[in-house]
Amino acid sequence: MLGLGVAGVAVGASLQDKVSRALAPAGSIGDVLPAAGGFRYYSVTGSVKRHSVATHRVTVSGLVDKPRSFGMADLAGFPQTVLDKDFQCVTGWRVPDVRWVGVALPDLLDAVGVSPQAQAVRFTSFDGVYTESLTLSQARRRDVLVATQMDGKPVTHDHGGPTRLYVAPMYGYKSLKWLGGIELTDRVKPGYWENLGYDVDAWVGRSNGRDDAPT
Ligand SMILES: Nc1nc2c(c(=O)[nH]1)N[C@H]1C(S)=C(S)[C@@H](COP(=O)(O)O)O[C@H]1N2
Ligand SMILES: [Mo]
Repeated sequence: MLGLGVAGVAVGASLQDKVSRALAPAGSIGDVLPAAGGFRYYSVTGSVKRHSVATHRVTVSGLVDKPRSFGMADLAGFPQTVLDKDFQCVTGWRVPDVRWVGVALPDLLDAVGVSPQAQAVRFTSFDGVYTESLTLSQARRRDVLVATQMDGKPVTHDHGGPTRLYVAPMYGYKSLKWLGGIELTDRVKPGYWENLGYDVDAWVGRSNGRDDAPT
């Protein structure tokens, strides 16, 4: 826990302490339950099969020079990016000063070589349902991570481990959990919530978020 911010210490020694459980999508009735300043666990599917760190892989494919899949050891071999940043759901709850560790997405993209025709990135979850997207320029930001740790521990299954996306400047729905696939595409393919009306460009404070009153 060394290096964890004051906020992290104040809410408890373990991530579990600052978690209130909920199984509800953004915009559903679950969002009006008190969050007690912590994460809620969201999944649009009822249960998700666990992936072990020994066999889990993230596949990078599509419009790339060398399609590749990366195991956890491969990811650990990249330079690790550490970000102390908030996590904010579009429905109004926010967790301040979470320590995120992982591989900056541009480093992963450089490792496979992005084709000139690629304009966007599509992310798929091994929950089999959830998807997300970024434009290529958004995906090249260094505050977009394939995250392997949250608050000093491996990303738990409930938080989308072994690997989840963390898109620091955008609302939580962009931070796809149970990340299994990264595909370079010729255009943005709107993700799960975006097909249901949420903004594709989900900049915190500038998109369709409701920072105060969850509805
Ligand atoms: N696969 C998947 N990823 C997901 C979601 C989901 O339902 N399924 N919910 C999104 C939303 S709306 C939020 S706010 C965050 C919640 O992350 P947490 O469950 O770790 O708190 O995950 C995002 N990523
Ligand atoms: Mo969310």
